[in-house]
Amino acid sequence: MMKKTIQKVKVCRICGSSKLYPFLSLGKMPIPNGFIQKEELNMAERYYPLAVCVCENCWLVQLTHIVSPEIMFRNYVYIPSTSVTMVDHFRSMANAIVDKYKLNGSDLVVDVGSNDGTLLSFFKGKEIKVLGVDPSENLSAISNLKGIETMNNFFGIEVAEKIRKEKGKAKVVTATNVLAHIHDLDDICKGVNILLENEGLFIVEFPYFLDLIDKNEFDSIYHEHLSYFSLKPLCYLFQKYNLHIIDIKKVPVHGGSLRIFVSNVKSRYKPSLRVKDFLERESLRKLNRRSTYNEFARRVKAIRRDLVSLLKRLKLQGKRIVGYGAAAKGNVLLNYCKLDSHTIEYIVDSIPYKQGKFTPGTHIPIYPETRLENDTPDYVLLLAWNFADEILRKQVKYRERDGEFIITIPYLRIE
Ligand code: JHZ
Repeated sequence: MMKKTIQKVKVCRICGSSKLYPFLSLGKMPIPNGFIQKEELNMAERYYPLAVCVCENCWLVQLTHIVSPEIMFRNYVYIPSTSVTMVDHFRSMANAIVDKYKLNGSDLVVDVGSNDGTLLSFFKGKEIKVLGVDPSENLSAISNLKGIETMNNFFGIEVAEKIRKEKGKAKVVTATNVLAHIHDLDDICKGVNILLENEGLFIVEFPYFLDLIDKNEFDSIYHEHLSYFSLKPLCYLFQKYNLHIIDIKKVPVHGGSLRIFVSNVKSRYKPSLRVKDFLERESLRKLNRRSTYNEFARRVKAIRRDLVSLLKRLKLQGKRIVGYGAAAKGNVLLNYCKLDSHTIEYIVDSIPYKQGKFTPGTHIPIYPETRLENDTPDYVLLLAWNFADEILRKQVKYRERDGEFIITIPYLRIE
């Protein structure tokens, strides 16, 4: 475990190369889920550098500095289950896995970074044995209360050994939106090898880097996300541990994600042709050229310039603007564009933990979504752009009152 609160990355976490090419800095900002209480508004916040580089050996995109996970994950405010889209997503993911791999009551599914147990609840609903592992004290407690047994810890070799001893081997280990948060990926792979049955599957979901650059999703870059995965570096990682990707499914959540199915090379599973197709697509996209990354960085700066000038113009016209969704990514956008409560009056958000608090760095107050029922600001800046469909559907009344949404990603527009 890291001792210092921040560390500069000197070598690639997958291949160990020191050929790290920095291509975009979003400046210094507080951690994006570091919401603050009213009493803390006058206290100094800790600012950490937020910048990305790419390894010119295995082409893993990664942060240049990492903040200690103890600071970011012990008390965690992100709960996907407040979104209908995410609950539906996890339900269909669990159903698809149970059907495809014919899981039954004697099989164990372990979820790494299990949050409040939503994904596992759908396996449990089918009488399959489940166990969650999550470092967040508050979320593990919620999950245990719901009857989803959860170990409050970071997953790795030690935890895997403990689970194997107490519960036996797992048929499936899932990890959704968590691999990017982990520095020691070797420890994860070794843990997976200890825990998985010979014919078991490691099923991982992560926002896909190709979507990130193609759709300008730069605000998904933040301190929690240490890595931005494409397939090539992941193949490199897995082959070190006799693991390989046997199948891939593109899933629409979080701006475009991949679900990959990983097994031991000695298992009966063989890689599908889709794996080759995805790798070919990545090489056509020239992910192994500096120019690809430099162009992305130029587009990010242009989005900031255009958004800031639009909001300035609207404010000069006396328009009222609020925000929707105090997402971690929203806090990146607000801090990068230096938008505080002079520009964005308040933000509405569905997560109770965030309501009544203020955004890190920019100190914008957060209210429940119901606030928009009695108020009609001229514009709502959609900070949780990945839920555009769900939120615009929900806010049909605000739009009927002539309210408009400003959406930044993949390109700046008003709807
Ligand atoms: P949302 C999370 O990032 C966290 P964030 C994490 N670090 C990760 O890896 C990525 O996802 C992939 C609110 N909301 O999910 C709830 C409404 O108010 O984009 C959330 O605060 N009304 C693990 O934090 C925020 O928006 C709604 O109807 O960027 C969305 O945050 C809906 C649907 C959401 O995650």
